[in-house]
Amino acid sequence: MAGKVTLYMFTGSTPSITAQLMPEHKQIDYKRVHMLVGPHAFSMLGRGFQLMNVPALKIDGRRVQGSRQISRALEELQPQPPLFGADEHQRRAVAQAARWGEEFQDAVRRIFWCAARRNPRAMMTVHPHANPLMRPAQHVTRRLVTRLATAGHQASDFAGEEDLAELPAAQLARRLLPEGSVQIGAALPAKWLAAVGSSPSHGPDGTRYGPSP
Ligand SMILES: N[C@@H](CCC(=O)N[C@@H](CS)C(=O)NCC(=O)O)C(=O)O
Repeated sequence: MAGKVTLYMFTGSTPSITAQLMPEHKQIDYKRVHMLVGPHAFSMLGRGFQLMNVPALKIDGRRVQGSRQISRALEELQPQPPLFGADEHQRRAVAQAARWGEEFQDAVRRIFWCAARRNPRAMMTVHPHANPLMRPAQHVTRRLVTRLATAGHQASDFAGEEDLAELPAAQLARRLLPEGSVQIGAALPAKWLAAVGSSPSHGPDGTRYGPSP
């Protein structure tokens, strides 16, 4: 029987979605706490976590941060059904894929912040707070958060354009998380999109993003 599990996350964080799929796969009861992007830094440190990052997990008071660390903690807590596969070969393959995914997250993040700089609404589409009453606060902080995140993730235009050109996994993401797909395409320069055979598009709420020079 699993202990008391709480997952700290924010909407639009891909590692948070990954961490959320883990207790669900294991059918572990857990509580989700949605953070506000920006002030989350103070909330996380105030809750006794070493880092500001989400996803973070508390299991009976034990604090774990990072999607890979969370996967290991949940595996210890409740080994069945396994997250890493049934035999050594599968476990190695899953661990390798998780390491690849961790590097890949950074590329996705950089592309996103390039889009958010051009169209602040992209941020509200990807990171809307789960509680609608908190969203006006996000409107106030979104430009500052975008600047800080751009610096923190070194999400320059140079890096974003290069990342987009190397992005291999859009189809897989759409298959795994059809309801989680968001469109930020048109907030990116048309030249970057043309290079990967994509075009500007509309957000889930019908908003047309961009165009951006
Ligand atoms: N590799 C880590 C990435 C964690 C991470 O960078 N999380 C982002 C959200 S996607 C975050 O918390 N950013 C805000 C911050 O760094 O303060 C994982 O898989 O958990």
